[in-house]
Parts: sequence; C-alpha cells; structure tokens
Amino acid sequence: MATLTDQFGIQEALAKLGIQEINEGTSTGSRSFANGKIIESYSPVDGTLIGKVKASTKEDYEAAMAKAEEAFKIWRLVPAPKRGEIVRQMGDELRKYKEPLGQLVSYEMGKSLQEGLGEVQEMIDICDFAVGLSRQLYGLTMHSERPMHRMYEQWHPIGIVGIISAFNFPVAVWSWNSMIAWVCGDVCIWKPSSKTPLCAVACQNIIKTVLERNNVPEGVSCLVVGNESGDLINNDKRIPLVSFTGSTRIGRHVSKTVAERFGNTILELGGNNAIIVSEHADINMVLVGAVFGAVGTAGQRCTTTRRLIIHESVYGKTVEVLKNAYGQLKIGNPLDSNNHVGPLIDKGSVQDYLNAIEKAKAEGGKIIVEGGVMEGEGYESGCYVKPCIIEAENHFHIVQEETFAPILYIMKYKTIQEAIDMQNNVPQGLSSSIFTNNMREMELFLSHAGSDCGIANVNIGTSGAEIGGAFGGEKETGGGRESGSDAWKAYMRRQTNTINYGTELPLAQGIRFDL
Ligand code: UN1
Repeated sequence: MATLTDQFGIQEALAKLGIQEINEGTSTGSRSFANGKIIESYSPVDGTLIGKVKASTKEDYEAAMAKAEEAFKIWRLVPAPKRGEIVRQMGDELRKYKEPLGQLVSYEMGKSLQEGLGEVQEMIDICDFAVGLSRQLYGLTMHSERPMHRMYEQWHPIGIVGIISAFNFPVAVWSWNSMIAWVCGDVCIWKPSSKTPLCAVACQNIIKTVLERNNVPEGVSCLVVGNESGDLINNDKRIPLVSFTGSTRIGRHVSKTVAERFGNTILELGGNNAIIVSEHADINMVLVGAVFGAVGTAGQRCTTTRRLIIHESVYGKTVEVLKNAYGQLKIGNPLDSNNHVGPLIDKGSVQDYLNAIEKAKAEGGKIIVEGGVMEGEGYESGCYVKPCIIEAENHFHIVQEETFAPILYIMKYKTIQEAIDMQNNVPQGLSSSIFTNNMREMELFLSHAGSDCGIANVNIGTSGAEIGGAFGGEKETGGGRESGSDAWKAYMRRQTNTINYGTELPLAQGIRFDL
C-alpha cells in the first residue's frame, strides 16, 4: 500500500501541507482546542489510513466560539477592501499549494487528480471574485417621500457564519462560503465532513500563515471536527447564518433546527439532474456532457447527471454511442491520469449503489450497461464500482431519489413539453440541461415554462458550474444560493437608513399628528 501512495507522491504532499500523523482537529487560525475522540481518515483509493484527527468536544466548541466572537469584534472594523486584500493573499497561497492540495483531495475523497486540481482552482477563482467584491458591496439609495430627508440602505456584516460541508467537495464549498463571508466582514466556524477531515486541516494550515502575517485574529477561521459539532452549530443563537451542504434528509433537520431559533440557512441539498437529448442535438457533444456528468467524481456531485431524457427518434443511436463510451471507461486509482472513474467514498456508498440497482430492477428497469463492484488488484479498498446505465421510467421510486453513485437512468420522450415535464417531475431542483440546436426548444427550456431548476444549461452538461454564477437550486435542493452573483447578500444584514436634515418632522404617508 505504501508503495502505491508513494508512487503518486502522497507522502510528500502530506508533508507540504503540514499534515502529521495525528492532527488536532479543532483550531482557530493557529490555535488548537481538540480533546475529543480520534477520527481516522482512510483513503477510498487504496484503503490506507492516511491520518487521524481529534474530534472537538463541547468545551472545544465553546472555546472556538469564544475566539470567533472576539475576532468578529475586530474583523468587522477592518475596511472591506482591506479584508479583500487578505483574501487576495489567501488566493496566492492556494496557488502555491494547488498541486499538493489537489493530490490530497484526490486521495482522501477519491475523485480524479484532474478534478482535485479543478476543485482547488475553484477556490482560487472564488478568492479572485471575493477580492473584487470587497469593493462592490453596494447598497441602493432611494428618494424619500418627505422633504429634506435622505434614504439609503447599507449592508453590515452578519456575524459568525457556520459552514457544514460535505465529503464530495471537501475544500471548494468551504471556500465559496468563507472567502465571501470574510470580505463581508463575518467570521467562520467550519465543520467539515468526518469522511474528509484532513483536507480541512490542510486548508486551515494554508491560510494560517496569511492570518498570522497580517495580524488577523485567529478566530476569523475556526475549525471544529466531528459530528457532535454539527448540532452545536445548528442550535447556537450566536450563529445567525448556517450554510449546509449535504443530503436532503439532514438538510431538513438543519433547516428546522435553525429556523426554530430564527437563524438563516443556505441549503445546498440533493440534486436529480437531467439532460434532455433533443432530436436536434449534436450527438458528439451529448457524449462528453452526459458521460462526464454521469461518471465524473464517480457520480458523487450534487450536479451529477442522473437522468437522460432522450427523444424517441435518436434514442437507439444515443444508447449505442453511450454503450460504446461506457465500454471504454477505465476504472481505477484516481491519481493515475489514465483512469476515468475512481472509487466511491466508502463501503456504505457501495451498498447504496447496489441497493439502488436492485430497486430499479424490481420496479421494471432494464439494464443497458451492467454495474457491479470491482474486485482484484488495485481495487482492495472495495470502493470501486462500474458505472451503469438503466432504462427506467421517471416515476419509479428509485429514479425520484438521489443515489450518490454512477447510475444513469435513461428514458424516452415524444414532445419537448413532455421532456420538460419529466425533467421537472422530481422532488429536487438543482441542475438541468438540454442539448439542442433548435432555438425554439432552447428558449422554451430556459423560459418560466421550462426548467424549474436553479441551474439550466444549453449544450453543456449538468455539472461543472463556474463560481461566477449563484450556485444552488429549488424544491428539495433547499433554495440556497452561494458563490458568485449577488449570493453575498445572504452573508450580510441589510439596514435601511433615513436621515432628516430639515427642521420639521413630517410623518410618512402624510399622517398628521399635531401637538
Ligand atoms: C457539489 O457537488 O456539491 O457544478 C458542488 C459543479 C461544481 C460544484 C458541485 N462546480 O459540479
């Protein structure tokens, strides 16, 4: 095993990132507060124990929160463009560590090295975006209905932002939230997935030097590890905003818990994303979009393509092209650039994948490309599965669910309206796409009568969104938006100010109150 990891330079990457055998899991900037039980991180790539972190106890959490509260009082007074300058330096630091961090993401999470590097690139991109944003936190001015009055709105920092992130994007999702939150003047407390704690420790190590160099209080960036911290964040009245990425099931719990105390949430939950393949589609483009969408990250993106809705006239041809492409997929170590598909995160996910295939068959699904668990040399971790294709109907229970694995359901349609209805007819509403060269179909798909998702693409797959847009979706996806566009507004509180510079006190709405 050690040879395998050494062959891909993992030991060196870990050393560069300052990951020792045991890392103290809870830390604020440079300080550690971890006293809890040990969490072990095993690689799904080869089953090796990569490292251990200590979980945070309730006391550790309290200590971190005390640091966060203290830091907020200082950080909110730093002018926004100066906060942007700190984030700019973080982007520079991430550029330096792109290679080892990308390797660790690939090794601890299991996605391909290319995708691991792409994830770090998303972090760098959001830093650049946040730097510009730090000079553009604009509020509106309004004309008052009263004479000699001025009315405007300001955006103030909201406070402590809780970030609860998932294993599948172990570093990027944190950065979309934290980099934006920081330029907004907030401080962050991050609970990463317990499946990928080392990636979080590495991020903390990378930004630590920037915080220290600039005398920024360490509590600006707090890290708490272990599942216990999740509900501490959800229930904590000192945290006005919780950004949660994960399953719809846990998202429902987070949503209720935070709403109960009138906190705000940004929820990024499950997707059930479809591509409509029109009779007017360019089939070569469909091939790349659909196959990357369905098997990239081994089907573990919330934007993964889970359904292909294909026009009946091109159904046979599309299936043939897909079968051929799936036949050429190389499954294996994701650090080896010859492979297309890496492992699932753990054996629990492998079981979910197998169960989903059985359920689809029981409901009448027809196997087009057979699935199964890979065995033998190179697959010792037991987490490698074959991407499969199942002909199914949209109403099947299993098709209506999100299974975090490379299972692609395919189905036929006759009219474009029928295709749009099928695409929308699932509980989730994250990403969607149509492949067509017909402008009427394209515009209908993008219109208010078209896709009901937060993301709707034309001649592009469902995954791989850029950071410049607002990311998120409707219905059971949770309704949150993070990353680009004006998603920053969720990280600030709006204040409407009216100033009377006259000598009279006229009331609004013309109300008379004579004394
Ligand atoms: C996720 O799977 O949680 O659009 C995020 C994409 C990536 C982000 C996915 N930029 O596929």
